[in-house]
Amino acid sequence: MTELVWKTAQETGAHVARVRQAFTDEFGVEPARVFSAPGRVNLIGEHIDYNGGIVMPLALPHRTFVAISPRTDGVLRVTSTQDGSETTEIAADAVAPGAVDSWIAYVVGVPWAMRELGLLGEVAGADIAVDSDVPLGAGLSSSAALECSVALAFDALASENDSDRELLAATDDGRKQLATACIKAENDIAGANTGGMDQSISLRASQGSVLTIDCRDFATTKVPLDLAAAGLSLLVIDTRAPHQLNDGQYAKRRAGCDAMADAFGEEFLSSLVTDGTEITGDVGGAVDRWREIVSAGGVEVLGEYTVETAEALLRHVLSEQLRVVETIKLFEAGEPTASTWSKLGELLTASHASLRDDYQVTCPELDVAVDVALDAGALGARMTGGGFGGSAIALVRADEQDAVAHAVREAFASRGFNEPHFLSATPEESAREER
Ligand code: GAF
Repeated sequence: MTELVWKTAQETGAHVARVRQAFTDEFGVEPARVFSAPGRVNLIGEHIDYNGGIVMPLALPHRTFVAISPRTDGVLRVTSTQDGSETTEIAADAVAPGAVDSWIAYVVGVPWAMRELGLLGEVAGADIAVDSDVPLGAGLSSSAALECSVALAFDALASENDSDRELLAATDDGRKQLATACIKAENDIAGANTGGMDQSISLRASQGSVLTIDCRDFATTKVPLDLAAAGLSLLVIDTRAPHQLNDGQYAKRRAGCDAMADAFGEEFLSSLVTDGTEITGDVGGAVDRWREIVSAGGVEVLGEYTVETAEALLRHVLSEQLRVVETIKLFEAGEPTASTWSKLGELLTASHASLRDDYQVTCPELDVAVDVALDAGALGARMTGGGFGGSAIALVRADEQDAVAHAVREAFASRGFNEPHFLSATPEESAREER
């Protein structure tokens, strides 16, 4: 049988040594400090962060590392171990919306946003080397991992220079502020109008737990997740189908949702069915209200959606929010049992169907990965992240993980898809300094 390609996270010490070496090779001196931040998978709650919903991500063992030394001339120099990447140099005060058009926007946008939000004084400049084992373009949040490791680095350098400045990374509230800066960097400098789940989990994750994040105010709670104890595993299938969030499809859906929320007179669509974890309405009732608003002539502009096609967006957002609340209640009910896991599996699979049929953000590779994983015995499976490519997750019995992966690999080969890569997700730590 052909070998599967597993993308296992590197051991931390080796990874720190690698990024330090990359820094020294490029800049000729040892870096002052090293920071890292994780990628993520989202267990459930997809495309609802920007609708004020609750999401349930976990941080991956795979991390992005940055080695950094301060400069005093206001210049940012950035290098990466990625093949073909060249060192880029930019004056910190030249960073502005629309001014940076490569991946370094995710680096240099962060001190810019921290300064805009009053979290940093002047950006004195820095040399930065980046090395990551978060698979790129896999929908596993490599961009947020990069932003968050950079945010921690600038936070630390600022506090080193000013003994009165509190280290934001030292508290969860401070980390929430850093996450806000990373979101701003991604929205304003990298030009991706994403919702904030990825930065929040990368900076605020807790080892051994999924984090519920109420995206109305980014309040979090930890939900312990010990799949190994239940003989289970969360298999991540990186479909390696082309994936991009800033190609307009994501923005189109977000604009449609925002326009609908306006028409309802709500800040967030999620408020139509829930107030936090309290259920206050149902999907059918909200759809009826929508039709009333439409027939009363209350809607003119819905981005690229018509009043009819927008109904499918509404169905996904609201049903997904209700699935998340059900998931939270499953875990609140006490020690998980076999029935907890099979219900969780059903919720994951229902989430995928909604993302495929109503929100329309899947692709053939994601649908095949999910269908084949289910046929091969997974308890549930769904795409994770933004979609249009990227990764799927499958909740599997640990001793069946390889068989499920082989089934997916073979199905991909027979359809001429790219060879999928696999990882196993366990909930790991948030962004941190490496010593
Ligand atoms: C991407 C975005 F960055 C997140 O904010 C979120 O909207 C996700 O897609 C979909 O749930 O990861």
